[in-house]
Amino acid sequence: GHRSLVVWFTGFSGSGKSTLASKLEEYLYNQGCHTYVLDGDNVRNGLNNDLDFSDESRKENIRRIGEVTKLMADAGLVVLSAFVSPFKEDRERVRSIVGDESFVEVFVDCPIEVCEQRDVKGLYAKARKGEISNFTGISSPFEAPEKPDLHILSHEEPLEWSIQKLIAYIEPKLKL
Ligand code: GGZ
Repeated sequence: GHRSLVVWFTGFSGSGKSTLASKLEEYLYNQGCHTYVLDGDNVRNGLNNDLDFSDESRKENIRRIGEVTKLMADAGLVVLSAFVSPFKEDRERVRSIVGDESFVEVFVDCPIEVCEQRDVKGLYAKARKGEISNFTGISSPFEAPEKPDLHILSHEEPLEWSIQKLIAYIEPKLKL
């Protein structure tokens, strides 16, 4: 068995949050852990499909995700949550809902220029053209964590290195 844990990834769209979360999940799965990845794809299309990207909606988005994350952690899972989560106050609220001892904040720190250049989904181009409003880093703020539990420089480090850092940090908390 293992303890439950919440690994919370925050960062710009295209910074690599979901990639890290699924790589970490693969590792944990192979170690016999019970895991679940929550991200925009499975939450914003379902539970939160009534929410847009206004500040108020993002706040509510993160609040609900925080509660769901907490329920899943109570069920004994290692929950990997990957959301832009741009507001410090909202992330801190999740930390207090979940409990400090089982919450790991991971700042996936990739310069906005790099995210925009990659533009995997073409969203930055649309945001520049004004076809998407309130786009994080372009027309909506991002409050970077000042003291994240883990700081991943996803544009500089090889993915494998970032994963090793994550594993080293969380394994003692899981008591694997
Ligand atoms: C930021 C947006 C926006 C706007 C659509 N701003 O790279 P993606 O596509 O797959 O991840 C982004 C995702 C962000 O949703 P979150 O629920 O993580 O955001 S928050 O925590 O701020 O509530 C991006 C896409 O949705 N997307 N419009 N305007 N990202």
